[in-house]
Amino acid sequence: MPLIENSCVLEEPRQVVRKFLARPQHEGFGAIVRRSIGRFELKYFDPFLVLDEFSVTAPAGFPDHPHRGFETVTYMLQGAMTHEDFEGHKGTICTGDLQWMTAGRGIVHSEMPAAQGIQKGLQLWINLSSKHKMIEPKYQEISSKDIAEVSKDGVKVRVIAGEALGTKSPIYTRTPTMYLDFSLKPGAHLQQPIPITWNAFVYVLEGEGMFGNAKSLPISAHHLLLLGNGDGLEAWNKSSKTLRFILVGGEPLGEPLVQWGPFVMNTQEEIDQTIGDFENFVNGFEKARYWRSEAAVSLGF
Ligand code: FJE
Ligand code: FE
Repeated sequence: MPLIENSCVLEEPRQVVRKFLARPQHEGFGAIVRRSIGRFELKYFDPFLVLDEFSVTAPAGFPDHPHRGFETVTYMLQGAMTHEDFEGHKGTICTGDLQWMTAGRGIVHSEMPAAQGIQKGLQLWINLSSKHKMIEPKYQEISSKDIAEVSKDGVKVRVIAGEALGTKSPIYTRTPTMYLDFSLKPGAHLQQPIPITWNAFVYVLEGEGMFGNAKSLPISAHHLLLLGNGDGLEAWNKSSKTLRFILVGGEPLGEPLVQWGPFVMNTQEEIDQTIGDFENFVNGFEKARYWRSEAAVSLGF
């Protein structure tokens, strides 16, 4: 067998099986999101519930709202967002920073712009398995400078979750997940392994590139690509500008799903229970009774 130095060879590269253009829509309080996963043609891509590319200018934002039964992963692309929750956890994430929030049994929080101008980012909702839906809420926050960045042969990757080019992320994923932010220079070619049993997708942020097949049509920003079966992703940048995209993969849970807005459980009974818990301030929602975010108070909500 020939020795192929430092390069990974995929036996069965994944092909693009579905493609969606995410168009802008209103969400929250005056915010705009390009929703790809979670829209009605694609309610669920197990274990992923929502992928929003958000764009928010003050006073718009996402004031006080609850979550239960899943995780939200917020990755800033431009500007800054401040989050505050009903436990007193508060912070600001800026360009390149990441917040991995496990809502578990319940979080009530606000997510609002922290700077002038347009704040942009990605928010991914990852489902939790039935045995983890009611765990204690948990945050993992990483500032941009602490996200591992590796470059090789015109490919740069920021390792948000999982592993790439021999570098591992410190993020703990309760639902096994990989989340990689790739930038390919003109002429660059990428091969990235993905566990064969996982669901995986690409979301293009800037530039254009070929995915799965070097002879396919180039795909541009705001497109979601669902990948078929195989052991990894191949991508090419044959343009004259940088190609930037995220590659996300996760182990499917294979469980029944009942969703009511920001509550995601396995059965209708559990959803009814959750709505009751939220309305009666019990089972994890105790602190929601008197709490208002500073952002909501200052906006007069
Ligand atoms: C929302 C429930 C929510 N996309 N992208 C219901 F959780 C939200 C919500 C968000 C959100 C927040 C950020 Cl920072 C980024 C997002 C939905 O907060 F808007 C509704 N209607
Ligand atoms: Fe939220």
